[in-house]
Amino acid sequence: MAFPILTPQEAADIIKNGDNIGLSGFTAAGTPKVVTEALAAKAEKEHAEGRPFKVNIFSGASTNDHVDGALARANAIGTRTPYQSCPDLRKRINTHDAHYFDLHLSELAQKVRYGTFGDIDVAIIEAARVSDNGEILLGTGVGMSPTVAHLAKKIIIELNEAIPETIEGLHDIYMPLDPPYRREIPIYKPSDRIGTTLLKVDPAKIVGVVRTNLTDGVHGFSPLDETTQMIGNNVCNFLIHELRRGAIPPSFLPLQSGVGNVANAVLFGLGESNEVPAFDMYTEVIQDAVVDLMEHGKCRFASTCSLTFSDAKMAEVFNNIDFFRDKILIRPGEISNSPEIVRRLGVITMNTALEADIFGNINSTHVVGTKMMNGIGGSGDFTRNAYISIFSCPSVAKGGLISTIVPMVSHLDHSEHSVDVLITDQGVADLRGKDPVQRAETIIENCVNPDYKELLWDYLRMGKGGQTPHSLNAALAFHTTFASEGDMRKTDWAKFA
Ligand code: 0RQ
Repeated sequence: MAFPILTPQEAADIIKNGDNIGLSGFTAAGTPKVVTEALAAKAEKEHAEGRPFKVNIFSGASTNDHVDGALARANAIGTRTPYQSCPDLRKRINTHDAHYFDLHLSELAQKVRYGTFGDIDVAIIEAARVSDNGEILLGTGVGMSPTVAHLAKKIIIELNEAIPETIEGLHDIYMPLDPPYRREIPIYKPSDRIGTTLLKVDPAKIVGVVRTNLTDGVHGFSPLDETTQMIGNNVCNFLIHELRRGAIPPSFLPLQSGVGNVANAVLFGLGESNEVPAFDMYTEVIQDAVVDLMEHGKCRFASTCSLTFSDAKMAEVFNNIDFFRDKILIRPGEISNSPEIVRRLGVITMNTALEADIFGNINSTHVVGTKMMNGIGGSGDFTRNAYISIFSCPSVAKGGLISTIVPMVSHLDHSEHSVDVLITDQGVADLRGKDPVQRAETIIENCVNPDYKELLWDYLRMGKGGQTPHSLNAALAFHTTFASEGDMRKTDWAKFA
């Protein structure tokens, strides 16, 4: 090999305090695993010797504990974007030890190319293979790899022996032109291939190769609980109803689903339904359920940014790779999440809310209005451009102390203008074609937990008129009551009149 073989420590020594680091991958899939651990150790040593050491991390989406976990514990992250889901980093973000800006995933690569955030000093790219001419076979997630590898002054390769080279052919690497006079991204159906299978970089920029054999380490799913199952059934029944009444074409439409147990339950339900025909996915993440759907012929094709499979499921796919080769394309996040393509293909989008208000606004990111949970991720890329945008969540959190449906969201990620349907374990609120009061009535009747129904009917009656009849003194009373009493059910409207 033309490139020096480095230890993780030697690679970490290439990285300087204040550097902008671009990473391959999307979720834990395809994300580097060893250099950032060594970088965290280096930061701790620097801090112990009284010197500052922080780097800025630009990734496709969330990462893994080797990146966000290790660097956050070492307090070595200056700025972080666009998404994370790591408890240790969450703490750093909420104390402003790490500066986090929460961006639509599709937007980051182009903004980096526009020069918005300065140079990319070092890219760390996980690879199944790297050739002397700079051709890279990427791992199981692409994210921002093409952009950061293209822009970085230096590239460190993590050559991962756990990824079989038979994965070749699954990637579709494409970087759009930038404005002005940008042309369309030529995807007209989910399976259209537009790019290359390998990422080509300038080999002169590859400063070294670090060998690894760590798997992505994605955990499997907990068995479906009753609430998740009910949400999943409600989503499926809604889609079947739309199909029956002709509001979804008989051939069905591509699906996007977020991450987590609800998404898994929905896909499981669709797989069980005899009425839903075999469908395609145009999405950012595919999880274990999609593998089963493909094996049963229910999911024909998935365009994605990552294979976020548990290690066991990944092994199953690797062992049967020829079956999956023409059923999956792994693309950069700005393509998998492209608003242009989501709108063109008519994608049905399914994402999760932390809370929703009775008028259909969605908070996906902030716990009780102030504390960052994860980030908006790709939910906005898809929701705003969907054929039908669906949000789901359990009707209560923390054993009923919190109603996820509130008078006014304590933070806004997706506005009423973009949200078509809200679904909880209680039922379905189809908000399309309804004015704010009609939306509120539908949501309270169908989605709110019985413990909170009367409180929310009373709130709606308290409204002081207007198109959206809020009572501004009381709009955040659920949240302030939770802060003072620890239970939203104790909200007393008389105190807020
Ligand atoms: O806390 O774990 O301490 O009990 O929030 O809630 O119900 O387990 O839901 O894991 O699916 O996460 C919105 C965060 C949901 C996620 C969010 C508490 C609850 C629990 C988690 P505990 P659940 P999930 C694809 C698209 C934004 C990005 C996105 C997310 C914890 O889905 O990050 O959609 N979405 N991306 O108890 C206070 C409330 C609460 C609450 C729940 N109203 N107030 N706490 N919780 N509701 C992904 C990518 O873009 C890659």
